[in-house]
Amino acid sequence: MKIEVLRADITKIKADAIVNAANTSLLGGGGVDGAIHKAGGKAILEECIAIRNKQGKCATGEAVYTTAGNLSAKFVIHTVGPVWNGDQEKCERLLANCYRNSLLLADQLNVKVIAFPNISTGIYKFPKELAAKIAIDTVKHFNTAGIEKVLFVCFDEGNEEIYKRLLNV
Ligand code: AR6
Repeated sequence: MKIEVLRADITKIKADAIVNAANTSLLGGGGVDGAIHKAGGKAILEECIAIRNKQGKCATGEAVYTTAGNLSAKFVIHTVGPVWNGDQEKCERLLANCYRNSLLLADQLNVKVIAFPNISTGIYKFPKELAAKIAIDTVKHFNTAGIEKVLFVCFDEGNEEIYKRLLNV
């Protein structure tokens, strides 16, 4: 699996699937979640509502998928990151689950290129360096059937610097 880092708005990225840092309601919010729903259009929210009606809320660390609506991707994989609350062990485990469960879904969907935002490092206040280490470690240890490329899409300079340093690129 190839790993790349770039600084961009994830809604503009060409990939088979882009990952959304959602919340347990799956009904949208601010940050990257707001940007994806705004750019992708109402088809995404409609599918999120259908998932809610079927399974209820999405637990932290879990992932579900919908259409990508007007975006160029085929799918949006919605995962719910942990809110940083100082319980480091639990937060680390839940954040790793987000990456792993998103990759598992992507494999099932025959995704070749998947783009991740820096889950939990915005409104949910997860320390950026620790989050990046977990993201990279989880991706590197994932045994994929068909994913060829993982894009870490950083929105802020701080995250871009951290990912580039940790990945030596
Ligand atoms: N493209 C790529 N990355 C982005 C974009 C974008 N367009 N916009 C923000 N980011 P956040 P969280 C980065 O706050 O911390 C929502 O309200 C941002 O710089 O979007 O997981 C949800 O509904 C940061 O590095 O998500 C939840 O309630 C990263 O995306 C809550 O926020 C994550 O920041 C989730 O909080």
